[in-house]
Amino acid sequence: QEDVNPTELLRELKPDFVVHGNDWVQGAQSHIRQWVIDVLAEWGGELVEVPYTKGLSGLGQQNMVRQTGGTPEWRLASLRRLIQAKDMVRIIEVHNGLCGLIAESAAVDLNGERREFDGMWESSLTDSTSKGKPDTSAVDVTSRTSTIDQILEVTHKPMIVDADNGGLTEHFCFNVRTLERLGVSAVIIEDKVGPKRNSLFGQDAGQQQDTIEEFSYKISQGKKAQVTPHFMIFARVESLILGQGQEDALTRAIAYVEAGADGIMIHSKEKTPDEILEFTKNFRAYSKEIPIAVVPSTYASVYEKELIAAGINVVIYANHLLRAAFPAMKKTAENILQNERCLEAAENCMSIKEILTLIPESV
Ligand code: SPV
Ligand code: MG
Repeated sequence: QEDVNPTELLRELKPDFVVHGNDWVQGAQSHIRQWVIDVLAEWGGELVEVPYTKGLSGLGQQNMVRQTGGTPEWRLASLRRLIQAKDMVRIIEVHNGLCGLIAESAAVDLNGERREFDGMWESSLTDSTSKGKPDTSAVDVTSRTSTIDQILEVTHKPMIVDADNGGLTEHFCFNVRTLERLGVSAVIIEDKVGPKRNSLFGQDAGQQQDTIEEFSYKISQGKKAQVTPHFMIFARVESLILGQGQEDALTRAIAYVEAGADGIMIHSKEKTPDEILEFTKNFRAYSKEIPIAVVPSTYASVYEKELIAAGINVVIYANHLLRAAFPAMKKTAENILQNERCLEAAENCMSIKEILTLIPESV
């Protein structure tokens, strides 16, 4: 099946039965279910729905990959599958191998449902910060690629890479191929030009948006450069960050999709999700399928279920592992200075035994 809409394929095959998990009765896939019901009615085919096993996709996938060993291609393709299968895909920031392991294994069991992260965000902000550099593209592509590879080496979940504005179109095309070769599932590029500044600075940092034509060209060339059918390019629309309004955001998002973008990331630095939800409503009138990704760093009070209800497909917790690690490290360093010994600091640290055995010595 090449298309998310199975209607044509079903008309060709005219099956007596279609079998599907009942997780699509509500949520993001319910309109696909309706298409199937409508087309089966043309020849009296029957839809059989079996109870869906909650929590299977994350854990089952991980165990399976651990046993068989995952290939870069398998990992690359898994994000697209997860986006199609789940109400929403939950992604967390990573900036080195260790936090890759945390992203991989963090899980909670709540009322019999296992909850975990579906994948990783290799953030420009936290990759740069963890190297003591500003988020201004000062950490070059070679260094970013090396960090990405280190994380991929010790993990199995899909990764989305934050590639700032993608750089020069010619370079972006090379970088798409590099990311695919490593097994990265998606890249997100933002429609800005000029010296790179973090979006959360907003207009104060004198950030400038690219023209629709230039950015669309970059997307279309990136899509032509990719080798596998599964790699995704998300276009990140910065109109709301730069005060350009909803109409501009929607016009751009549509233009980028028409240039070949597989998904849209809409960003905001407001304290509430209102403008993100308004954009999503407008964009969903244009397309029900194109995935939308959001980064609720400033509107952090929003619940995942609110994003799902709005039709958002990917939530990215973009900087939290680094922001959590920094105060803990600073406090420990100050504690040693205050006490002129390390006994008191050790109270808040892992034991030596734990740190020595944290990483297994064999695969
Ligand atoms: C990042 O994590 O680097 C991002 C998201 O691009 S933001 O910092 O909000 O711009
Ligand atoms: Mg970034």
